[in-house]
Amino acid sequence: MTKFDWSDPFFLDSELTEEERMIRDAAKSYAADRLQPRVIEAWSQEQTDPEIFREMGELGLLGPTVPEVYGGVGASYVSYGLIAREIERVDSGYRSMMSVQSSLVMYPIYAYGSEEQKQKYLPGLARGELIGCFGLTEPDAGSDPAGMRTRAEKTATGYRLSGAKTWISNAPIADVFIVWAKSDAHGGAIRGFILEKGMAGLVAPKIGGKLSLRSSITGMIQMDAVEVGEDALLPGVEGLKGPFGCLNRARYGISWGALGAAEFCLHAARQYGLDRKQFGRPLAATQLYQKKLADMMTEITLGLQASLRVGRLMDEGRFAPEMVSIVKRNNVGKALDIARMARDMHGGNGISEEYQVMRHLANLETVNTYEGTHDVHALILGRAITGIAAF
Ligand code: TGC
Ligand code: FAD
Repeated sequence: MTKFDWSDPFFLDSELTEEERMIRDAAKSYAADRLQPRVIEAWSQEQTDPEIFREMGELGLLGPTVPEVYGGVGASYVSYGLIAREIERVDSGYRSMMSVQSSLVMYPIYAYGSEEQKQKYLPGLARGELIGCFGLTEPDAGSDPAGMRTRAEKTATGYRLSGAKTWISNAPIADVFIVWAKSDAHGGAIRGFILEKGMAGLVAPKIGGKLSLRSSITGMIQMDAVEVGEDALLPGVEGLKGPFGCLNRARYGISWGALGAAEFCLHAARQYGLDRKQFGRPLAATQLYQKKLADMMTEITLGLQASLRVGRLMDEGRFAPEMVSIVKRNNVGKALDIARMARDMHGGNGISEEYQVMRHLANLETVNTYEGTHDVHALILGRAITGIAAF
């Protein structure tokens, strides 16, 4: 009979290729050796170390699916998911930094950019020498990005952008800004533009006081008549399918990442229950404690298989956005429940930074909201099931 492994119940490891295992192991060692030692302090001080981008870049963890000719490693989407899982095992904020750079900045330049834009930006972004951000959300347009107000007006030599984006990961430290705006010259259609730090009229102030995702810097993008050339326009896409095409990739990565955070919480709760004695026996010897561990392990195992399946379909070019909504919504929702359970299972210690489960719980509140809230993904699925948009 095959021996059961509670930490990999369905032998996911054996479903990976040799290359995927190597990439996963590189991300795992980096996260454990370089990110874990700094995360508690970084989160408590609400500080982001830009050096992390260069470290990730050196290991090929940024834009891994982009072909080598542009600085990526031409890896599979399953590899990308495995990286997200290992980084988010340490902190959702570090995964956020990585996934914005990979899926929301490098992907649109790769998929929609001109050859000049690809050559100009992708190698530096892949090395982490350039930091990117993605501006879609606005103060009055979050779940409904079609309601954006940012405008691009045609000028003699290019475009003039005016408007404000908010809640933008990486923005205050970004060199490259992917900004989505309604373009007068294209009949008011949404178009993507590449802006650069230092342009006149462009500022990106930090949003302070976050009680979630504190290791990942977040800011606004304020554009006051920013003049760009014709070469700033992403030529290859028009309409909301531009930003949504990027979000499909990022949301998929999040579905793996959130389960990395959940796995941390399961492992921590298990060890705590084995070590901590009350009523003369380990907490882990009680039925209620074991039921919680069983629920956690079950949801993680099912969620990982679902993300693996979506990743394989993505690699085969056979995925639909609704598949991504299923795994983003369900895996993040389950991870949030698991982190909350793990917090509870640690008793009073569960609220301390030292035990880390509360930090994961707080982070996952953001993960549940960004890239399409839990309920917006329910509505995307509801529309697919009924044919009726209920947004
Ligand atoms: P809708 O009418 O549904 O679609 C408009 C056009 O877009 C196309 N489309 C997609 N294309 C590719 N992939 C998808 N997932 C797509 N979804 C829609 C669609 O075919 C259509 O194309 P066309 O050619 O016919 O024009 O648009 P809607 O306005 O009704 O949208 C509804 C809704 C709710 C689905 C959408 O607005 C939505 O997803 N809202 C959520 C917004 C969101 O996710 N924002 C994320 C901001 S970025 C972020 O949070 C980054 S955090 C990263 C980090 O730090 O890790
Ligand atoms: P709202 O859209 O106002 O939603 C508020 C509530 O109403 C939610 O519960 C929602 O589910 C619900 N709701 C909305 N519409 C409906 C409806 N039709 N029916 C029922 N319920 C509804 N954005 C970027 O562009 N780039 C980034 O890099 C980025 N990074 C982020 C980092 C952080 C830390 C955070 C917190 C957010 C980030 N975001 C980013 C923004 C994020 O994508 C939005 O917060 C998210 O899309 C939700 O928009 P909103 O905050 O305006 O909430």
